[in-house]
Order: sequence, then structure tokens, then C-alpha cells
Amino acid sequence: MKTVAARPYPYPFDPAHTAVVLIDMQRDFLEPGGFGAMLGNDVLPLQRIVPACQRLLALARRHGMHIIHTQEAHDPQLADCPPSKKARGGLSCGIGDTGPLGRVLVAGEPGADFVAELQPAPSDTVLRKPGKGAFHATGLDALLHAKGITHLLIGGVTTEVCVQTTMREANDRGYECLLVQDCAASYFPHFHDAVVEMVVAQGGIVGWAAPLSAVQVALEG
Ligand code: C5J
Repeated sequence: MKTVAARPYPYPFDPAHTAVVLIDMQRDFLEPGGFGAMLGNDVLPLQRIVPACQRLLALARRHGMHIIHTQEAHDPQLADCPPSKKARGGLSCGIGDTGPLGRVLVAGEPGADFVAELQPAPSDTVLRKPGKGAFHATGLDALLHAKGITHLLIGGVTTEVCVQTTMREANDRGYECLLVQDCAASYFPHFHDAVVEMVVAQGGIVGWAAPLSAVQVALEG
């Protein structure tokens, strides 16, 4: 067992039963011309966490932890996209429409791909998801059970949308979750900070939070 100096109290985990879940580090959220930018957001706060996410993946690989990259993307017919989701925001170029990075949030399009620095390795799992939470309409729970994974180290974007939703879904299913706080980001930095506080409040009601350096110390001293 390893123990991370985390909030609200130390987080014990066994790397053999732990996965890193990196949420939606896709061009559509991180690059100009993508879905996030078309919603009017500044993508820079998301781009800034890429080096830390690279270090998290390298750490996970060194310690044999399974890595899961989630990808928010729809099938080309949008059969898995509720009309309410497509309509939200009233964008002139929204989900399924053709923008600078191809069809917005559609699987197989350039924008749906992961940023160049965080391309999955062949042994990683890529999990396409139609919703914000990674457990909704996916096989994630079954996959984790099959691999004997009980603990999740979670990062990605955006902290208050897909990261927080996934962490809450996981927590309700009994997984012990640590938010690696500097490996997650929001277009709204105060939302990011608020989520970290929400997670650890009330005795860790959603889980734990710690910086990547604390995870590294736990694993490598
Ligand atoms: C959003 C996400 N923000 N990955 N998706 O629409 O957080």
C-alpha cells in the first residue's frame, strides 16, 4: 500500500488496484476553434495542465497502473446525443456541425482526438462517452470490475463539468477517488478551486484531493 498526503486526510491506495482516469483531454476542449472555444471560453487554463498530465501518465506507467482516457464524442449520426444537449448554448456551429476542427464533438473527427502531447499508448483504454460523466452509457464500471480496480486517480477537463460528474458517479459506485488537482482545469479557475473544496469538504464527501507532487512522493519517495 502507498499513502498520499491528501486532503482531507491521507489517501491509501494499492497501485495494482488503481487506475488513472484522464478526462477529455481533447482538441475540442483545449484548442482554439474547438467546442470549448466556440462556447466563448479561453482555452489557455486548460492547456496549462498538459505538462502535469504528461507527468501523471508517465508516473502511472512506471508503476503499472492502468490508464483510461475518456473522450466526449458522439457517433456521426448523433444517435447518442440528446437533442437537448445539441441545442444547449444556441451555437451557430454546435455539436455535429462542421467547424475548424471538423464536426464538433463527433468521434473520428480531428477535434475529438486527444491533444498531441497526451495521445494514448496501445495498452491504455480509450473510453468514448456521450455524456459528461464517464459512467453514463458506457462500460466503465464493468471494465473496472473486470480489472479489479477499486481506486481512481482522476484528472482532466473540465473540473466542474466532466471531472466532477465522473468523480461523483464513481464515488456513488464505491470507488475511492483522488482528484489530482493540478492535473485538472476549468475555463473558470474559481470553479476549479471550488470543486477541490467541495470534494474534500465534510470529511471527503466525494473523495480526496492532492497535487501531483504528493502522488509522486507516495510512489517514489
Ligand atoms: C464540457 C467536459 N465542459 N469535458 N465537457 O462540456 O467537461
